[in-house]
Amino acid sequence: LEMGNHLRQSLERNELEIVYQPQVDCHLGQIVGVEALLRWNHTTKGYISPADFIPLAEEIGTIVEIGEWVLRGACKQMKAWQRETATPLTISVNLSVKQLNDERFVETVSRILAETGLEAKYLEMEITENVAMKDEQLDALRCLRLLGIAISVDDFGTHYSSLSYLKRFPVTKIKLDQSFVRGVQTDDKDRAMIIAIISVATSFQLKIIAEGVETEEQARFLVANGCSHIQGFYFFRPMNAEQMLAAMQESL
Ligand code: G
Ligand code: G
Ligand code: NA
Repeated sequence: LEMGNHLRQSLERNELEIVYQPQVDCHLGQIVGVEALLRWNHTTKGYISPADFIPLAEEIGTIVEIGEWVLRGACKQMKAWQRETATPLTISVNLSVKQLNDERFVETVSRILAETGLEAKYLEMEITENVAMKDEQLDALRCLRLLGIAISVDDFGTHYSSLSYLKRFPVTKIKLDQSFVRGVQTDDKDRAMIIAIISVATSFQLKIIAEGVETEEQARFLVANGCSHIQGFYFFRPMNAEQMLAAMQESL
């Protein structure tokens, strides 16, 4: 309860921060995108992971306000980077399914794009598989697609029946979950799973990116099997905006 009250005040107290993790195209040898990751710098508890406070934010409804704050901040930041670097990158922002329940959501997103001047084609939204998604939520995702925003399925392969998900949902990209990547050197089943998921992406004409890549062996295996877009500590850890600009300027 106390945590919930504190979370409600986190925005006005300036306790929320966004860090950025580069996404690399191994064929180009360049950064091609950036994921925005939320951090809560709690006054007494220190940094708290979104994995630990997003469920609470969803429960108490603050997720709508927090989600809007992250989206605006990330779009504004990407527009600023685009002014400073010649090659435009994409920005991925995580979305809670609960944000799609807000009937003004699509309108809010378009307003943020207009306000920040970021073109929709440079924005991607990441959403975790959820079979229980309602028709209205699917409609909201379709509207985002119509605006020109890309939709990526996060943690692909770890939740519900992924294939029927792809048939129903207006997605453009799959994010290969880090649990499979972790097993590249040790687990035949994880390797088989990765190959199967890459094949699914190809069949459905979807883009694919692997997350949680920590070693050269993992990166080599992914690239050799057709997944050249990679996000993970092997290349870059999440970093602040200033460090991100330096990484971009070095990469492009
Ligand atoms: O960065 P970290 O590994 O701590 O993130 C943990 C989880 O929190 C990840 O699954 C990530 O997708 C999710 N997450 C990070 N930032 C946001 C955000 O702004 N909104 C939502 N809904 N989830 C986020
Ligand atoms: O599921 P999602 O893509 O949102 O997860 C992103 C989270 O994964 C971030 O919190 C980020 O800090 C974390 N992450 C990113 N790269 C790596 C990695 O190489 N190894 C591990 N263990 N975590 C990573
Ligand atoms: Na994500």
